[in-house]
Amino acid sequence: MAQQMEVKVPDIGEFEDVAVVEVLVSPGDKVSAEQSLISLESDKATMEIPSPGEGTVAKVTVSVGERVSEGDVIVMLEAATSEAEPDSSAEENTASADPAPGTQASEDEPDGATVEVTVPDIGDFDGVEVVEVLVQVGDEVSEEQSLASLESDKATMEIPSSHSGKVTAVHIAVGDKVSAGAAVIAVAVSGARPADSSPASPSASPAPAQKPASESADTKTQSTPSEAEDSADRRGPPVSFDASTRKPGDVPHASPSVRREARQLGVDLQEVSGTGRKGRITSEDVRQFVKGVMSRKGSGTAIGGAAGNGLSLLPWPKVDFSKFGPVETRPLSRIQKISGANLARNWAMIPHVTQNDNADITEMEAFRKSQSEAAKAQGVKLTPLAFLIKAVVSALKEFPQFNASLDAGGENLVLKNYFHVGVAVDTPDGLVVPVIRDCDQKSLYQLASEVVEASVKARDKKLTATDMTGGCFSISSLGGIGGTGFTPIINAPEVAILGVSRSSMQPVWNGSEFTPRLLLPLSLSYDHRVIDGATAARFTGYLASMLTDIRRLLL
Ligand code: CAO
Repeated sequence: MAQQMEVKVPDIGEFEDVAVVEVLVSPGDKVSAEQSLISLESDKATMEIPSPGEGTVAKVTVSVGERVSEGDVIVMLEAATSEAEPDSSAEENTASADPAPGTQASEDEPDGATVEVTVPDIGDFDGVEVVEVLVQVGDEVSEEQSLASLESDKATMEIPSSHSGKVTAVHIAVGDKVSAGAAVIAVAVSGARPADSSPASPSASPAPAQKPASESADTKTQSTPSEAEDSADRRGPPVSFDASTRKPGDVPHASPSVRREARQLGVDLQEVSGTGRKGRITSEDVRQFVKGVMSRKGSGTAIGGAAGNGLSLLPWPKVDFSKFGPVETRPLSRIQKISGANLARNWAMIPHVTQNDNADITEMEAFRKSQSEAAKAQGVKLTPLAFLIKAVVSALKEFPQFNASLDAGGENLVLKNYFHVGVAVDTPDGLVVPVIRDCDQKSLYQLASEVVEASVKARDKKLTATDMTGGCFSISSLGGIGGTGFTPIINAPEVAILGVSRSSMQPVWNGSEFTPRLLLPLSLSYDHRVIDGATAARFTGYLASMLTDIRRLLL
């Protein structure tokens, strides 16, 4: 029977209070033995905590930005096999990387002195494979800059430099197996702090790296971070990893330094192909990926059409905001997720232009108010919206290209002979757009009561998909709330949407004097592929004239 086990932060040497920079799994994820669960990053090294066995993640007890120390529980794992016994988790999971890199010389070497940087105490590990060598002879390295990545079957760790200076020798190569004390590089120290202790003898007999018989790797083929960032830059801001979109087993294989580099560049490693051994993503892979994205971005790919959206956007920046101040995380509602995806597509793929105009609704409002008691008696709340729907239908009849949609191939305009108008409704869970059907066949009262009905249904979460499909044109009214204008986003495949703001009394010049008039701001966003600016200006002018003299709506 599956039993739950605690996966704890193992002995991580002198580390205390280490930041969680990536959470690589979510509850429900199936993980295999040694699959990385979280990444930790101190100011000296980065390490991943692997799963001690196969199983299903029952709970993740840490989140990005939190700080952990040895013994803290990070994940509750439902073990799939008996191999991963609960009690053995902490021990099996041990990954230790002493933050202080070993050297055979004092930390305060005089300029020019050569020091050997050695593999620090890495706990129980022995014969750990070098998977990346990040420097080569001649490189300038700074203190704490990562020199190499080591990977055992349980953890990945980096060897930071203990000194700043020029690399005069590299003693390790990819594929080597090294243990604590093995020589990593020789550094001719520069920019040393003023010696506050007597200089120790340089190059004091470093323990040689253990060279495996099968050694074949060539350090020269390794990508070296030419940017040689200073250690602070290399650390960069830890950022969150959206594990919800990733399946277990999909965790990209990359060393901490590559992960860090990717995070700094906003690169999602999920999208990067690895060319290193066993598909490992190298620093060069990340850079090639960024280059590819940037060159595609400049190529002006066409947008739209059945062949796909043609957009190649940089991934969304991943930032750990808790670095800058206190934060709380609140998941988006289902509606927000769905409408957000639609809004983003529509905004990105439709060339929007917004035409602004004012409608003089002084007489219309006088009429509406004169009718409000009568409407109330019939159980109807008559707001300006019902008049707007009527006027919109009239304008759609006058300008049929607004009552149309581009077909999927973007080659034809489908003109509609029906008049279904969508009305944006604000609900606590987000924006929804129920559709009022056959508006051309309905009275003001009918339209007003259908809007109320639809908005009540929306706020009670009772709208069905059918209630929200089939619209020809949408109205987004913020008039009850306020504002003087905004840019509504077209509700594809419609080609236009009318934004309505709050009416206000304004002085209007009538040719001889200023008179107080109630003006209603209209903001028409239209798809410029289908509608040109002059037509849009005529549309809003027509709409305004209909609202100014509503008797014309009867014609
Ligand atoms: N100018 C001035 N007052 C206005 C107005 C306008 N343009 N439009 C409405 N009002 C008044 C109404 O007359 C009503 O006044 P009283 O309460 O004094 O009678 C008040 O504002 C509230 O109106 P309402 O919001 O209840 O009704 P509505 O018919 O105007 O709107 C609905 C209904 C469902 C569209 C609205 O409630 C709503 O959800 N609007 C938000 C839509 C939205 O979020 N759009 C943004 C999308 S981004 O593209």
